[in-house]
Amino acid sequence: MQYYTVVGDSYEDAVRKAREQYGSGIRIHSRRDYTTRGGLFTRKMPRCEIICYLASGKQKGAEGTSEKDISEFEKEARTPDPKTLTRSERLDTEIYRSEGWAMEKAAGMLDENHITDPLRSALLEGFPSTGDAAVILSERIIKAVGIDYGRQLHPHHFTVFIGPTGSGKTTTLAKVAHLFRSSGRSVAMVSLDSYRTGAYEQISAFGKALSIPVAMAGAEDELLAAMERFASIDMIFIDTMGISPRDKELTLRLRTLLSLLDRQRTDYILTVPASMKEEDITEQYLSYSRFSSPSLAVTKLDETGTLGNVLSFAYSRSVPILFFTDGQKVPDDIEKASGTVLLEHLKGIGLDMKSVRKQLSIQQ
Ligand SMILES: Nc1nc2c(ncn2[C@@H]2O[C@H](COP(=O)(O)OP(=O)(O)OP(=O)(O)O)[C@@H](O)[C@H]2O)c(=O)[nH]1
Ligand SMILES: [Mg+2]
Repeated sequence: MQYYTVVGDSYEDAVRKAREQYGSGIRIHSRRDYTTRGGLFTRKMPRCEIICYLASGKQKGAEGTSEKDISEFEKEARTPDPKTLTRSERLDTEIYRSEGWAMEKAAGMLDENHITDPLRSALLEGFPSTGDAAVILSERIIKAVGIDYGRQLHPHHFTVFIGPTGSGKTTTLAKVAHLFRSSGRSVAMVSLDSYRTGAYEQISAFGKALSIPVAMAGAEDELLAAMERFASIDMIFIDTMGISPRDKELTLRLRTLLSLLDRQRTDYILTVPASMKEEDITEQYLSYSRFSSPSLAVTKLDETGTLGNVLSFAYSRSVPILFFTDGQKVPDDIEKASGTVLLEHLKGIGLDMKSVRKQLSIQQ
């Protein structure tokens, strides 16, 4: 049996088109309602796609249309019943339904997660027409988005936190320092933020709560003194002030201070809230890219449902992800980035590990 797909603005429109094209012998197998994506100058539009077939012996022009027929079609479409088909018809239908749908489903998942080009196109390129869309997509996402396992295992002596104001630099720094100390390294924290009121008090409070030594370094001589003081410590975490990419003077001051660090022994971590727009992340990244090639700490995952902006940015600039944070609690609300954690934060794609974990903790 031959199946046809017809798309209309509404169900009635699709049925009308199908009847015009294939005649009144058409039978509706199933329907799917959706909206078009919309774009810069176009609105989202409702669409209805019907899959239909020709009832045997009823060719175009064989009979006229009647209101009774239309209502019969509608009834069928609302309650498609594969049981009424013969075995071979059912088989045809199943093949038809799986073919070409995987890619469409995958595209829907990417849109739901706000994943944009060029990552979107890369993930959909040559997408198989059959198979489990979520599984195929998971594998492709993990391959496309870089995770910085190297830095997780072998971090450098200095780790500098950079990023927009309020993005979570200081909080994440304290969490990361604690994480590395738990793996047996000695750690210290140095703040270069002599601008924001209360900045030193904030990092000192974290230092006190976590028993990590802290130094303040607003000028070059103070930074040199701190480096000398902590020379025998494995990892020194350096906090910076949030700067606007347009504040050239502050950027220059920060660069001057950071130029004292040995480049070969320094990692940079750009903290970006998961909800931040891709253009804004790119602007921040570019303002620091002259003197650093950072990895990402994606913060405030608990405040947003989508990770697409950050992933689209990470892919287009080849910036690997190092950490995810999902809450204000120091030092607990942090996870090292991994494929599983990444998928966990994507809607409808990954394993629902969060609810599995929740269930396990309830049972314990
Ligand atoms: N919900 C949530 N809040 C967070 C997270 N990380 C940090 N915050 C909060 O975000 C606010 C700003 O965090 P900070 O660590 O001070 O950010 P910052 O980038 O150092 O800010 P400046 O130094 O002012 O540029 C604080 O209230 C934090 O508790 C997170 O993962 N989730
Ligand atoms: Mg800060």
